[in-house]
Amino acid sequence: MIDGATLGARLRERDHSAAPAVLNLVENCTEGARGQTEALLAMLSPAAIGGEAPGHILGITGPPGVGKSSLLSRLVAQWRAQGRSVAVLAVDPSSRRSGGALLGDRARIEVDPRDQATFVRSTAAGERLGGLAPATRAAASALAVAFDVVVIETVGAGQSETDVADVADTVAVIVQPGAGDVLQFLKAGIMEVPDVLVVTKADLGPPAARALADVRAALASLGEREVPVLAVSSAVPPSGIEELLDALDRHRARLDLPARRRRARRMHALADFVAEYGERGLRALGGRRQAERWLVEEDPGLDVVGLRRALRARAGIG
Ligand SMILES: Nc1nc2c(ncn2[C@@H]2O[C@H](COP(=O)(O)OP(=O)(O)O)[C@@H](O)[C@H]2O)c(=O)[nH]1
Ligand SMILES: [Mg+2]
Repeated sequence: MIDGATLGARLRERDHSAAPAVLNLVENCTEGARGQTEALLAMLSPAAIGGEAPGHILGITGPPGVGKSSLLSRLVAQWRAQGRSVAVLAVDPSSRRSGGALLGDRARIEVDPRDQATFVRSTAAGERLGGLAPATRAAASALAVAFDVVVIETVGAGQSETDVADVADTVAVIVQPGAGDVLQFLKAGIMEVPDVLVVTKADLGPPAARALADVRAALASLGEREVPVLAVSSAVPPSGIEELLDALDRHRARLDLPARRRRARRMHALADFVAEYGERGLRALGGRRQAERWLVEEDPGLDVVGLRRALRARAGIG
């Protein structure tokens, strides 16, 4: 069994080579591994490290095929050129039995395999298309102690963005030219307004320019004039990549990070609780809404492990 405390100590020393073992641990569902994951998270809690984990946790989300992975290859190269270490957690729906064939031509995130400061892990989404596994939340918060940038790439449009917004400091929604459905979700309020909106495949020319104008109009109609909307191309030559990096950094600089991270810890604890005790557990808490409200009111600045314990006590479990 991997020792969670030892792994936590390695991440605190910014030992990037600990990343694969961290993923193996948090994805391991055995009882023993769960205990070691708690030990790992306890080692990395704000109280233990004297503040919030320094890494920028980014959510990159959008429908299949819009160019998220291609864009990430460009972003990772740029971050590395700036000397920033990067971990990417890609939640990949293509391993779903029915999904693969429909999604057509998919790019992989390209990185230098010899570069220790870059870590990429794909996780099968399984049945939770767009949703986040508890393991991804744990991995993101742990890796943010050791890596400058931690990216969670998820697929979806609509409800699933809410999930990634619970984890990430900054959420960028990616659309491609002609992506009318995403605009409809946005206007109908099904999709939460992201922190940054990106139109890919700018090299296609007029359709991309139209998409950019449509997205800006949709946001303006919602009264959202502060959300940056950018066009990028991941083709050769790429364009808009540095501007996107700046927009992401600017969002992070303006953010109330401790507040966002406290919310992430509450949602993480609740997701873990639901994964373990299911709908029955939720009912014991009076439902999801009630549980969320209670966590907000109670929030005594507990870490994830403490919050999880508090939820169990409230539900009358263990
Ligand atoms: N023309 C053009 N094609 C792109 C661009 N970015 C991605 N693609 C293509 O779009 C397809 C899907 O890209 P991928 O990165 O796998 O999308 P993802 O499913 O969102 O991760 C691939 O065939 C890419 O080569 C771009 O900027 N311009
Ligand atoms: Mg992809």
